[in-house]
Amino acid sequence: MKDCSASVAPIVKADKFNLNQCPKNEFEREQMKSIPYASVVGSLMYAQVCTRPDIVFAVGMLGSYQSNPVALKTPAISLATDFVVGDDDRWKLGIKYEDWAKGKQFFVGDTLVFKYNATVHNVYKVKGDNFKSCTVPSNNSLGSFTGNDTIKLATTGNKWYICGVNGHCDGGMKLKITVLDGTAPAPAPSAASTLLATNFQIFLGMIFTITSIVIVY
Ligand code: CU1
Repeated sequence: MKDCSASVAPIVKADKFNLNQCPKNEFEREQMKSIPYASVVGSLMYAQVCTRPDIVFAVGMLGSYQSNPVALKTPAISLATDFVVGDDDRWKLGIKYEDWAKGKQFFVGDTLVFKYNATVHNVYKVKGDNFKSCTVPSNNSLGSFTGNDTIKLATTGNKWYICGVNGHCDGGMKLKITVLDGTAPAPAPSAASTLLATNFQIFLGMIFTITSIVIVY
């Protein structure tokens, strides 16, 4: 058991749960059905009574969502995602980046990677009005154009990126995303399958953490 996680409790002070994290549609509800939520919470309640009073808070939080199990979302810091813009299509003409971004959730701490042919394209971070008008800023706010530009999403809010080569932004090389606070519930519609898969892993991780702690005693 020496390799078990040494974390004190699976929920830290800043974690918030609310109804936004519960399954919102039929598909998500179906997914949650495969998770023995009530049974797990029940087992943990048994443990909390005699041996583990320190998990009472965490179990209580989980228990209050029994009728509509919460799909847990953890702070982005622990689960930073690297997004390759355009995925396999990368950053080029003829791709609808609006469609690429649709359904994705970007959190503070995640990374955008623009992969492109640096002899033909580049990337500028711009303001919203410049995004609309496809106006290229006079300075390159992202540093050098390497063809593999990594951008850390450090703050919340809307972010806009365009290709600065003449006509390319108008030709579709423009990306707008909204960066969310990783510790708050996400208001945007979720990419149900990937999000739930991740949440399920987190959920299982939590359970294993708790049970392994319990077993130690
Ligand atoms: Cu371009």
